[in-house]
Amino acid sequence: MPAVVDLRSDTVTKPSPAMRKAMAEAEVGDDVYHEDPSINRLEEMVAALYGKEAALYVPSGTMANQVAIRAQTHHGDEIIMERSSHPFNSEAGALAALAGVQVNLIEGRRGIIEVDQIKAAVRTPNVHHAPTALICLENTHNRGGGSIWPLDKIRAIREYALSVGVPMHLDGARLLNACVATGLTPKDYAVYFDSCTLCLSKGLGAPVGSLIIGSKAFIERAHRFRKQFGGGMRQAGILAAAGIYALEHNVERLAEDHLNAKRLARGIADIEGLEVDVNAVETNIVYFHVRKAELTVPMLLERLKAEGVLMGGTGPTSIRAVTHLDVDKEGIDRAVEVLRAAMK
Ligand code: TLP
Repeated sequence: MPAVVDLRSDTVTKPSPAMRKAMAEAEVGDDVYHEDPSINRLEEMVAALYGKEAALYVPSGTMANQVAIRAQTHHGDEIIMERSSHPFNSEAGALAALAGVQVNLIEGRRGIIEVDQIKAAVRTPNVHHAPTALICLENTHNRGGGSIWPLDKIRAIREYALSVGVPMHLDGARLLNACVATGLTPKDYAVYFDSCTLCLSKGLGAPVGSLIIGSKAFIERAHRFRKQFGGGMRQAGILAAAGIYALEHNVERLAEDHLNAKRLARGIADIEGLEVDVNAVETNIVYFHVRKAELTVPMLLERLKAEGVLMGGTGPTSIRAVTHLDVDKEGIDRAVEVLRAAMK
């Protein structure tokens, strides 16, 4: 049987031998005392990449979002985000449990919302209202289909947010996918946000780790919440070394993942009973629909699994496939053939 083609997520990537070598050779220290040279280097690299003063290494993208949101809000505040955003949908209720905020959800188109929707959602001063404390955007937008935020829309939201004194947070788990696809830099996006994140353990291929990026004062506050949330790590430089390796070797190649996602979508478009919007595939995420009455998503996923192809069910008719550095063009072609056979 050929190797499994695992398209459930770009989180499934495994560290390569070269990345493991970098990890084995990493210099380490106690990071709670700021004494881990590898973590310090990674934080400096990512702060510079985003054009901000400072960055903070945390174990996961979830912790990055939650610590950043906690550090910018007070319990009982309200934050604004798009309905299918990751912090609201896939972080196990942490906005309520840890950040202690309520969420004002806005319906987006492929995860993208308009400045007028934000204007309608920001609370006016009133004793009955939870004050609007933060606007959160996600780029690329996961449930939006890996969609890329147009810079002019971000700029319009920022201009308005500044006029009403509301800070902005960017879930930039896959920001580098957006950068590789558009040719823009992380700085070009980050300039419009007070806090940002970046995940190393998705398309970049590191086993663990995310960063929170922002001003020095904000990162100092975030540092305390990282400790409070149980995210203070010790000799974690062996993990940070994987992140440094990923940033040095695995960024430009994200373009291959984007080509493979398009290739997959084109293949799917050609299969009877499946529906996909090929033009909507902008980065490494493909959502498609099963349009065959007698075939449910779990049934189809089981058929694929039996042939060594893994994808994720995301709704009654929808399936997500995510391309990454452990799946090549041949793997994509095999996934398409297995799908075609499974639909017969
Ligand atoms: N996304 C995962 C799942 O949680 C859905 C995936 O497989 O795509 N922000 C965004 C935009 C994300 O897509 C994710 C992970 C996170 C944050 C959280 O990262 P982790 O899994 O490291 O906590």
